[in-house]
Amino acid sequence: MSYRIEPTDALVVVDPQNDFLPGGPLAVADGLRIFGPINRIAPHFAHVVATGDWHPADHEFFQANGGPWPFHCLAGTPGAAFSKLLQLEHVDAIVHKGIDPHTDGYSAFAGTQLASELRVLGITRIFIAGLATDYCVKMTSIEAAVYGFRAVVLTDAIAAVNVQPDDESDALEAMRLAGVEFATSRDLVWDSAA
Ligand code: VGL
Ligand code: ZN
Repeated sequence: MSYRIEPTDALVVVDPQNDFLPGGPLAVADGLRIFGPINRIAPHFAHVVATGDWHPADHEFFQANGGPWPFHCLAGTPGAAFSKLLQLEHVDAIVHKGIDPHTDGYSAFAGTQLASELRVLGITRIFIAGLATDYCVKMTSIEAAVYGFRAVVLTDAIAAVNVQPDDESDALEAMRLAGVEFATSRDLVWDSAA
């Protein structure tokens, strides 16, 4: 399958942040695999949005506050910064999420202006890459479909936490059931020079 990138498309790069990468407190084992495909395709999009987990220390989803996760992506810290492997010159907009201490912030649409910002730009289809497949990529792509966007997840540009071994495949199935499509970066940009 091949896709032609249109002016009405946006690339949403979910949480390419240091704390989710090897060495970080919530490291995604294969996290580094996302950057090659993302940097290769981003220049072809008129609109590229990067999202960032941006939590307060009193977030109830931290283990210290009775939740499931270690401290990660505390607002303004180096761990919340985008990896230097992400070529930022192609990113047009940054959306911070997970700011509210009582909601998980997995979806980039939760408590943000992302849906209206994309609509104002005339975006109808969203390609989704980033971290992590089983949380923020899953919820962002499902909510994109709920908001009425066509949502296409780029399977070579995502990676899973896999707290349980089946989490990745369960997440892909949940996305499929919600109407999310799947492609690879090679279905969008196939010339090696790009
Ligand atoms: C994420 C767990 C907690 C993610 C964020 O970016 O997928 N996962 N916060
Ligand atoms: Zn988080």
